[in-house]
Amino acid sequence: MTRPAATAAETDFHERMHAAHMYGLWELASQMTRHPEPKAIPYMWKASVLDAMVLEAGEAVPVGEERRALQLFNPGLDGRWATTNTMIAAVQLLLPGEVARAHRHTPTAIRFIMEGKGAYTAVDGERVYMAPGDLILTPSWAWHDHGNETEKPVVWMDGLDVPLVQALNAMFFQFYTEPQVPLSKPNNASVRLHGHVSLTPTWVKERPLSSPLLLYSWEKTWQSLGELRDVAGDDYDGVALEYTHPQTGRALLPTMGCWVQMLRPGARLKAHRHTGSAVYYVVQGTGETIIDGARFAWERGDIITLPSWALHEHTNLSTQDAAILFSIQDRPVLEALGLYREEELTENGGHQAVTSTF
Ligand code: GTQ
Ligand code: FE2
Repeated sequence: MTRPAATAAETDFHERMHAAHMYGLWELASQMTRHPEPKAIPYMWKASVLDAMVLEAGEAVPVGEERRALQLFNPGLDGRWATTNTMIAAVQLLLPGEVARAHRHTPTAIRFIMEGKGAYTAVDGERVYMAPGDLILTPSWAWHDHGNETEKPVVWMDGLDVPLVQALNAMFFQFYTEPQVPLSKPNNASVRLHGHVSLTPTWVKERPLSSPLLLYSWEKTWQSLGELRDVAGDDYDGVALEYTHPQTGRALLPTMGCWVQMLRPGARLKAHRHTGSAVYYVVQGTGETIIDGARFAWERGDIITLPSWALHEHTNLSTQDAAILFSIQDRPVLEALGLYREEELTENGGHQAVTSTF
């Protein structure tokens, strides 16, 4: 239905209404979309590019006031500091002998260790030591600094809810007065206290929103995945495990969930879509993910961003080895607000037609 051409009186009315900072709902109807239409696009940062840039950053940029972290900007988001609409992922390098200055901020952070063993993040006076595949948490407003006293570089992926915190106008940041926060707890203390499967210390009365366990070691993750080697898991996500808050069993952070998922050799999973965005890091293996008809062929070290409501399906291209994906997701936010929805692709046996290759 086309509207009749606006009369001079109508045009005049609209101009005066806009000048008074008002718009008619009839002018905005196209924004009530039938389903989410994210500006963020599916995109992949190849390990080869990441590795080269990180290496160069180590030569070109010192660790000064700020961390040496390459922030992955989603090409659809107009130069905003965002990998998805709610989260930023980054790759950070800390060279032997370096310390990244202590600070805190309201955005919550996770680190997934890509390379190097024996460096640490100190969180509120406790050093949490890193090994490849470990997941380390920095809850909102916790003081943190990073140190590398080893002989080798350490590289990790950061995940933070920066765009979400910005959208909520809740950003606070402070540097600590000294380069590092004095140690007040034993190294890896949170693991000794909270790192027991299904056993929670009863004398700890505090139930923080963020998991009090700061380190989820690859050793334990790997063991769990190994024990599930022969399980099919979910049609869409395979053997997907969510890292949980040890006291509540729920998502480990209020604004971000972390998953590790194993695609068994030869697994071809089905397509679905859901509200909420994700960033995947390929821990091991080779495979492909088809996102809204585009094929993303991935290998170890690649990072892929998935916007809300994009159809996606994962395939492990190896018939010999498992593939493992780590991801950060904003699902806890959508669930808390009653906005989480998911939908399977029913046509074509649950598989998308591939229309392009990334
Ligand atoms: O290492 O504390 O990628 O504060 C972005 C902000 C890393 C960090 C980032 C940060 C950090
Ligand atoms: Fe930080």
